[in-house]
Amino acid sequence: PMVRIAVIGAGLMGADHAKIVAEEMPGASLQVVCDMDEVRARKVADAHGAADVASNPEAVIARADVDAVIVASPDFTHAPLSLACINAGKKVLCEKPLSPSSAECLSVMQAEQEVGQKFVQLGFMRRYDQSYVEMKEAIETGTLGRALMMHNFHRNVETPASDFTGAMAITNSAPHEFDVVRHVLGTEYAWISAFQPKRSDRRVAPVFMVLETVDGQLVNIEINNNAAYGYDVRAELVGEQASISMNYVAYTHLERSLGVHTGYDADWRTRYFDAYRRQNRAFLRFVDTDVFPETASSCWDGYAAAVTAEAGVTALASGQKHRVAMISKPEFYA
Ligand code: ISE
Repeated sequence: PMVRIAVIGAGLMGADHAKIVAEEMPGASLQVVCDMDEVRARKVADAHGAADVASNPEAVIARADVDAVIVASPDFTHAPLSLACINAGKKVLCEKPLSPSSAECLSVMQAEQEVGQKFVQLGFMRRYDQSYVEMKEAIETGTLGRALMMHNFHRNVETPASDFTGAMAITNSAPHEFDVVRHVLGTEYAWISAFQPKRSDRRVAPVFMVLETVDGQLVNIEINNNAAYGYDVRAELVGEQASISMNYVAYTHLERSLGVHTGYDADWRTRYFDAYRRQNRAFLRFVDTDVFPETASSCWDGYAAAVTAEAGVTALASGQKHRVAMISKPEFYA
């Protein structure tokens, strides 16, 4: 039987997930598209042939004709809706972050542990991007020797909303790096510091962070939400024996007028096209088999990203290096 999926949130990411469910997840069907704005829900539902539309997410999660849920509504709704899915006994692929608050992440972890089963897969899709997969392999096969440092750049053309802040660069954008770097290195962070250069205008300036892992490795992350020229993510992992860098991803380059031109993606949906599809198919297997995908982010990983972000926000405000203080990992997430 088909796995009937509800997509909650019909914004940029909700629309993308609805499309992936409808066209590229064999074994899944798009049952409901839910959005506070029913007109917006209807548009996405019609574009991808959903069976129904709705505007109340809790009611959608409870429906008997919904087997699994994808949450792509605003950040502050992620944890409450994940909790509703756990209580309804339905698997959920929840967009990142699990919550901007680590305390709220703990309450979702608590709920999963009480039920004694994992229900929440987090949408940290970079774990499924082939460049990070190969970096992780380079460590695991011993090719790199001991990993020493990882350099990361994360640039967007411009901030999505005019009220985007430096703190949001840390709580909304940087969690991708926080998650994928600790996944690749297989460690946790101990300290974080954060700095911002001055811009000439009122736009959010880049945030530059330095993290130290508990194993004594260094990680730097530049988040530039107003890079102007394109969506550009780079990383280099430096080991004692070798170094591995992400390649620029492009199918063509154009040669004309005594020059070479290669285009940038406008945003993450194209750069991570394959990663989203791998991630969503892994979610479908999770729904089918009850086995949590080996590569995916769990609530524990969501908690780790949230604690790191909170420490980063404090570090940025104080100008001081700040401890990343996590609870010890519950056996349940081992
Ligand atoms: C956004 O929320 C994302 O998830 C994108 O992947 C990221 O590039 C962007 O900076 C974030 O704000």
